[in-house]
Amino acid sequence: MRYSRSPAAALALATAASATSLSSICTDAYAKKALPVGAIDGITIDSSSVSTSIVTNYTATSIFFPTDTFNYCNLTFAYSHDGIDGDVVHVQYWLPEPSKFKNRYVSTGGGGWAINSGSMSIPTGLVAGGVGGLTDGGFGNFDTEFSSAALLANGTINWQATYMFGYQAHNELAIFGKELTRNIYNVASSEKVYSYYQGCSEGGREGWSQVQRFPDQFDGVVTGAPAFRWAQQQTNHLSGNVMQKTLGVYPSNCELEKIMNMTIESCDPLDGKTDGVVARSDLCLDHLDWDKIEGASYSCAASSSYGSTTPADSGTVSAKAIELVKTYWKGLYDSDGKRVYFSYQPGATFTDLETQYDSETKSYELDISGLGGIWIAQFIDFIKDAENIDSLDGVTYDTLKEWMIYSQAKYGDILQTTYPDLTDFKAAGGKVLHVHGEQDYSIPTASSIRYWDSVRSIMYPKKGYRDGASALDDFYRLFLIPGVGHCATNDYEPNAPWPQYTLQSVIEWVEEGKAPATLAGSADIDATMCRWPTRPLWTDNAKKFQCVYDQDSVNSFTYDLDAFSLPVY
Ligand SMILES: *[C@@H]1O[C@H](CO)[C@@H](O)[C@H](O)[C@H]1NC(C)=O
Ligand SMILES: *[C@@H]1O[C@H](CO)[C@@H](O)[C@H](O)[C@H]1NC(C)=O
Ligand SMILES: *[C@@H]1O[C@H](CO)[C@@H](O)[C@H](O)[C@H]1NC(C)=O
Ligand SMILES: *[C@@H]1O[C@H](CO)[C@@H](O)[C@H](O)[C@H]1NC(C)=O
Ligand SMILES: [Ca+2]
Repeated sequence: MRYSRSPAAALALATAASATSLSSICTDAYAKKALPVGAIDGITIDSSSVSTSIVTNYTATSIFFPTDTFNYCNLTFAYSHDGIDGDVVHVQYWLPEPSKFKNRYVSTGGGGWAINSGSMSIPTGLVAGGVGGLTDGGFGNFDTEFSSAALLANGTINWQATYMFGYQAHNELAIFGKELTRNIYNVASSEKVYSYYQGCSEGGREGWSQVQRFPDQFDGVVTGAPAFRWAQQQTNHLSGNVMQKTLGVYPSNCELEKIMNMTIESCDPLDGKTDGVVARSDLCLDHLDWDKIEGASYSCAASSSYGSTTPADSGTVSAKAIELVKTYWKGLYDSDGKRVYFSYQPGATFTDLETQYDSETKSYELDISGLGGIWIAQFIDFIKDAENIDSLDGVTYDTLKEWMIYSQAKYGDILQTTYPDLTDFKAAGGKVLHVHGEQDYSIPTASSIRYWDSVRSIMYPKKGYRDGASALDDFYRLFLIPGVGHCATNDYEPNAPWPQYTLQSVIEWVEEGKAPATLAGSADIDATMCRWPTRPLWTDNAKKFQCVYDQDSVNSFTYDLDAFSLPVY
């Protein structure tokens, strides 16, 4: 399966375009006539805001889609919600040449606190022969993130912006995008415009926000490592820091990297093939030889990043650092010994444990995770005038649990995004392709498995695990990507496969009924990405690759969050 076309072939096709050309659809006057006026009640489109520009010979390169070169029209316009003073939302659509258009529309999502990923994501629509879309959520302009629009004043939540971020902006983007696409290309009402979504991390959450609420919004959705179960997910970024404070240990990043390297080295062969990839992180914990890791010597050269300088560092791995890592991997427990949340898989980088070097004391110290800290400081436990929390004094494991419970109570309907009943989406014929790196350091791999399992048990309560899984297979498939970090390839496991054709796979599933069994990687990599609940295993001296069912592996990814009295989907 190859989707890339040579630039020369692309240009030849472009000049062969007959009835309409890019220049004929890419004018302000043409676009104004195609605006989706009236598609959503209570919204006024500002037709004077329309802007169109032709971009030629644009090469889009990304790990999320195959490289392609094309000409397109950049169409943007603004709209406002009636009755809200000063409200302006900008949307951007990239239109392919009419000769390339294949009746498709693709919304794209953001990452971190951003609701879009700009030109890193939107070209995926063009690559697929469709219109790509993105929104600014009404936060200012295409580069403004939600976090800078979330407060009207210190302590006062901007609820409109929060709902827009949660799910509303994407609903509007897609409704407008589909209607605009139809109008621009004169698609007859008897003909279908297929609609798709692609996003990773926060963008993955945004995809699920639509699937769960608007069953016929998209025909196919690709959601990577979604930042859903928001209350737990955001707060849990602080768990590592509270563990450091509780144990009183702040290892240098070099010492942590050494532990990670030894983990990768020792767990790599457990999947049956020594290739530098930990494809079976579930087998890792029981296998590690801590006596060998303790006392191992490490050394790193001086480095500078983000304006701070870290001196050359060397030493031997300490028992305290090992205690911290074991606690981190075990995950968060409350003071009654009940499980609050789970952690990342062994082999992943220790991002939430990163420390900073203090050149005065010449020692490493606490570096509070921004993703967790901003959430708490701005949305939960307001800290006047502070963007991030500046101290974790007095914060215990129980405080983290309480913050999660309060986060869910206050924002659950907007941001939690784990509603588990997808009956209506299934009935509408929708398909979801869900992927998650097994060495993700920012969103635990087990988080995606937990949601998949919630959908399984809510929709098929009478079927057993495996029968429920095969019922889900009709419309929802989850793939774990061995060795891969957070929505990106992993420098520490460079031989890991990477699913570059996910949108193409979901399009085949929707339009041709070809459901993906395993996932194709980028051109030069074997497909070794198994569909959950099966797991990768090499046998026959690493010659034969299989996806096997392994109950112990399934169990190791399944957690009882008994610290909460309500179900946590
Ligand atoms: C398009 O870009 C390629 C590579 O950047 C270049 O070689 C080629 O000359 C360009 N073609 C046109 C028509 O600008
Ligand atoms: C598309 O148009 C908008 C609005 O004019 C502009 O902000 C943006 O930079 C343009 N993007 C590209 C890639 O041309
Ligand atoms: C960890 O392994 C990487 C190669 O994957 C290497 O560049 C790095 O120096 C190692 N770190 C330590 C602390 O040994
Ligand atoms: C919160 O207070 C700080 C310091 O006074 C100020 O810089 C910031 O703009 C305030 N934030 C908002 C949303 O008003
Ligand atoms: Ca391996």
